Amino acid sequence: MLELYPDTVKKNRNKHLVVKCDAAPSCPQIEANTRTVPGIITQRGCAYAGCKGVVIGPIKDMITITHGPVGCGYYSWGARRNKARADETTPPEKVYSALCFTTDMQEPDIVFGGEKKLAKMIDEVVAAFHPRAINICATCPVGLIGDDINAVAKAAQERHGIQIIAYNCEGYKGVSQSAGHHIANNNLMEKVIGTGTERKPGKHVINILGEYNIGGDGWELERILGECGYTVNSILTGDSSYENIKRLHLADLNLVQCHRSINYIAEMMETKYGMPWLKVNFIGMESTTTSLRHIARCFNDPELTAKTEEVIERETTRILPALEQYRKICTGRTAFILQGGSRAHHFQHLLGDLGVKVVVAGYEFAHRDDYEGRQVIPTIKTDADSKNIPELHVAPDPEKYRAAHEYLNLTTEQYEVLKKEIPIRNYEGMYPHMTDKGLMIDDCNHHEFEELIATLKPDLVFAGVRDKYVSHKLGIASKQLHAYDYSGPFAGYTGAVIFGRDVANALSTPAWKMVIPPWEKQRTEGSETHA
Ligand code: CFM
Repeated sequence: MLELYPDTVKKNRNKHLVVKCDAAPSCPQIEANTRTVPGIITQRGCAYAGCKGVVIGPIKDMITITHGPVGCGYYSWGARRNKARADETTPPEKVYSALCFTTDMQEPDIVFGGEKKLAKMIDEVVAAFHPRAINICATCPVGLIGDDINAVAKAAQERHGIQIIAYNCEGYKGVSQSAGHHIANNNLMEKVIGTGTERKPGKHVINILGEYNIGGDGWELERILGECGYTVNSILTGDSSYENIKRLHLADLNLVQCHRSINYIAEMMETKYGMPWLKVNFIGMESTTTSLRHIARCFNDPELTAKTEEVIERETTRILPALEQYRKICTGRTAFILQGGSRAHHFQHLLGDLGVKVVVAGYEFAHRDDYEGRQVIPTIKTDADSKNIPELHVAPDPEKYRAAHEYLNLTTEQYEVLKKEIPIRNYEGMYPHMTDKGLMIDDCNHHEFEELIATLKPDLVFAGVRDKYVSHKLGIASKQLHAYDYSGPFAGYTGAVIFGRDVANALSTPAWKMVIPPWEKQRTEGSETHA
């Protein structure tokens, strides 16, 4: 796979590969979150995509304006399928997440500056929609020409009396969309979280961080957690509202689903408010059950534990017969997962439920801790690219800070025991869950992808929309796990069945045997073939 590269590239790419070895207890160091070699066709996106597309965009009742040429707004519009609907805090006319707002910068704006156009657009948006709050996301040219979006936001905020937040998330701000997650986390933490005053009613109030309601995943989690007896205060940011994010601190526990995109807020909230966080994974039947038991353990409430077990029992009994049928079709098959920064790990659990072995798993933009575990964080070297994003210095809030064990109504001793037994403030990364001899690959590129397919011939590929069609042309079933194509939810118990059905369908269709790649066709039919 590396043969074709010049020596320097070969050396570079070699550091991004780790083969799992069950006999070796810990994960060898992998290089991650560093620049892609210029000229290589990476699967990565930009900082703007991470900020606007991933973290900020799904907030349903804030209008998010893309300040930039029309393409940035257009291509980050709608494709991620982060669903949202009206609810008791948000009437239908205040749900904007399906709309696209952009200043559509033109050449004169690039030459003479786009600040006036942005200010005018904010005025128009306020007059037409009366939103509760506005986000402004910067794209590359904004930083290049020096438009001061922070000043425009500040002036407009004074003019209109609503919160207007500017995000300096120019696409080039980092080596991937990961930088955008961090920028979005910082802004939400600094300006929105903690400003709410009213706690939602309920005995155990929780937040789900790093869940974006793709294909309705978040709704399935809300259903399950609600039935166990929790009040879900806010999901960050799938189907979330501005009001609920403001009161994020008025809960008892933060659950962290996608560690990569949101661990900053989980950590900062712990420092500022003392609120504990727990790593969960709701992708897969077994892992959903494990996560539910972990959450219940945090609260040490017999009634909650009993209710949780009841839900687990009922749900698994409900889905097992269907899952068994799909397992018959899927068992023994192999798969690749090449995803952003958390699903290549999470979906291994769900595929495991179906008997599918993941032989190659890769992240586009994860950091070393997502592969190796959080214990390596102190050893990660900061480079010029990571220094590009300002670190927020958060201190304990003198009025709102409480010790972590108080949030859970535990004694300090009970909390210490809990921390040892379940992943409180901890994430062990993907490595421990890889199958023996499986390949972990960081920032996999097009060439490597094709080589790996030719060599390992997997039955299934889970990747992005571009790689999906490459796989199809190679005659391999493929689903994209970013927006779930047109399917979902894939989370929780109901999601496990839907995913099982989709995968079993993909494996049973005779289509892949009928596909003759164009080059093969040419070979069999000779040079006479046209088109
Ligand atoms: Fe987290 Fe995500 Fe992902 Fe991500 Fe993404 Fe995504 Fe993803 Mo696409 S927040 S890191 S930046 S789980 S959009 S919902 S599917 S690459 S693996």
